[in-house]
Amino acid sequence: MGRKNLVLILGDQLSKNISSLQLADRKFDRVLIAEVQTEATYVKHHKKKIAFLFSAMRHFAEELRNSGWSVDYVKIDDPENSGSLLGEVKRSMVRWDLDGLIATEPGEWRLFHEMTNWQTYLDLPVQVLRDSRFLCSREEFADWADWRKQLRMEYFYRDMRRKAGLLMDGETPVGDRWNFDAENRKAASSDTDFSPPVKFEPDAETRDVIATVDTRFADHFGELDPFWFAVTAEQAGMAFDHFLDKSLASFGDYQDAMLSGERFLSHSVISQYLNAGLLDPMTLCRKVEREYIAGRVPLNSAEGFIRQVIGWREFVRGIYWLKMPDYGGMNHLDAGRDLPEFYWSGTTDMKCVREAVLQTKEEAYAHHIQRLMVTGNFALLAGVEPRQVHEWYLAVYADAYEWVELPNTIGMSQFADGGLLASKPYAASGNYISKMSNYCDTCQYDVKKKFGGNACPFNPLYWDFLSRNESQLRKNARLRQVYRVWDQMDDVKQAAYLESAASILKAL
Ligand code: FAD
Ligand code: DLZ
Ligand code: SF4
Repeated sequence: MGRKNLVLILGDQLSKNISSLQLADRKFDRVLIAEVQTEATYVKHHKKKIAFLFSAMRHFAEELRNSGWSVDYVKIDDPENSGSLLGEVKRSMVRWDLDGLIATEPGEWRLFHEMTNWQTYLDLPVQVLRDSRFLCSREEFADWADWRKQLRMEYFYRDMRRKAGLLMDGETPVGDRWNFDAENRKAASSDTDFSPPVKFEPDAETRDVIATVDTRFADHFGELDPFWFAVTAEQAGMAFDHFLDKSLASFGDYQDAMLSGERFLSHSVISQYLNAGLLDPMTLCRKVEREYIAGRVPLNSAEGFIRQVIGWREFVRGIYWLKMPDYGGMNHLDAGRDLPEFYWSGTTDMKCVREAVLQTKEEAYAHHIQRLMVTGNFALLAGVEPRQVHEWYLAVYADAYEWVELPNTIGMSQFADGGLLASKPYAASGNYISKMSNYCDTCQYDVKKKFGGNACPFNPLYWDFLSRNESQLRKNARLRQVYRVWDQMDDVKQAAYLESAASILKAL
């Protein structure tokens, strides 16, 4: 008799080509997929995120069974459920008298670190394999970073373009430029035609999961209804093809736009599928490249999408593994304020923040500029403690896993890593939001008013942020011009900004 292994598949490893399944043998080995309390509550994940993942896990288990695998599937309400992944691994090992465990490395350091002790607890061999679903391995990123003084996404991205051969003409980028971001900053208007993502009717399995989540995780943030996410690879593929057909062409132009009532604009809304393993990033990028080659979409859209996936997505993962476990505790600007309550309730007169929070509550989704320039920007300007901001982002979005969320929050959005990931803080006054959206048209605050009374809170908070953090930020070459503007203001004006900011912060 050969050895019989248990193959643990985590909730975000729902890919048929995951390395653990590649190594295993469906004749002898058993797969374990388990809904467990520890993973569902290490932060209070949005209800819709849990329902999406549990339903996708159940559908994936069924697909594996149909392709000849023996699968132990443990539901969250199984009376025998021990509540933890290790507990469920132990139960399966004993029940089937198995000889060892095979797993693909978890995406989060927390669980990866925990797993390093499993061999001791189980007293059986544990093989933890690399996750090959990324273009750049952890080791390759560490090598790339090793001899560089500064880690910048742009240079990493060029290497990934060369490596993947995407949008390349030999050694030259198609269109003779690597990056068309400068063309991707159009504002949208309310008569622009956007096509919403495909919505899937929940099947009986999904309805069952929704009912369970509704009672068991009743105190978690977020709405379950409407539930329209894809829960299988096939459906997620349909969702992506719909994006290719309807929205990719305008993806580039409106990448940075925001519009009241338009939750998705031309975004793909596929990050929850990609991060759970239902979609394969390279397959998506090849499809996007084909759309460009066929002349169906412009280069700024195709390049913009590919840059997000093989550039930003891979880059933030590289930074995460390079800098964990210390990265999560970074607080370069020494920010210590509590996260305002309206991040949960949406009860604020700031129209831009209210829309971002309320749509997050309903959809477990907000697009990048809402995350970065509205909720992220406000937390940065107000000096909210980065750890609290991070825990909020990790909990509220269906696509949130620490490997991708943490660098985006700690690095890109809160500048809490002191500029490791971003060359300057993404701090902006109301003027930016007004330029890129129509929120201000119906806001109780006046975006043109600089301070006092009903002035847009982003205006005084912006100058207060720069003044408060002057010792850290004045030396940043990219902020030289804004500090020049601050220096040229007379004392009375500076004091008015700071007083106005103080009263806003006090009211938080
Ligand atoms: P699109 O705009 O259609 O982009 C296509 C794809 O590119 C996305 O699906 C995503 O896979 C990738 N992508 C785009 N931008 C980034 C980025 N900055 N980092 C990594 N991948 C990117 N993304 C997550 O997947 N999970 C998170 O937990 C997460 N947390 C974030 C927190 C903050 C504070 C910020 C500023 C950004 C965060 N992002 C996160 C990045 C980005 O906002 C989302 O990937 C994007 O909004 C997902 O929507 P979409 O699929 O419609 O993306
Ligand atoms: C996010 C999540 C949730 C909500 N629930 C489970 C679960 O019950 N079982 C499981 O295997 N995985 C779950 N996950 C995903 C894990 O948290 C994820 O695999 C780790 O954070 C590593 O990225
Ligand atoms: Fe947001 Fe200020 Fe515009 Fe209101 S006025 S929507 S608070 S940027």
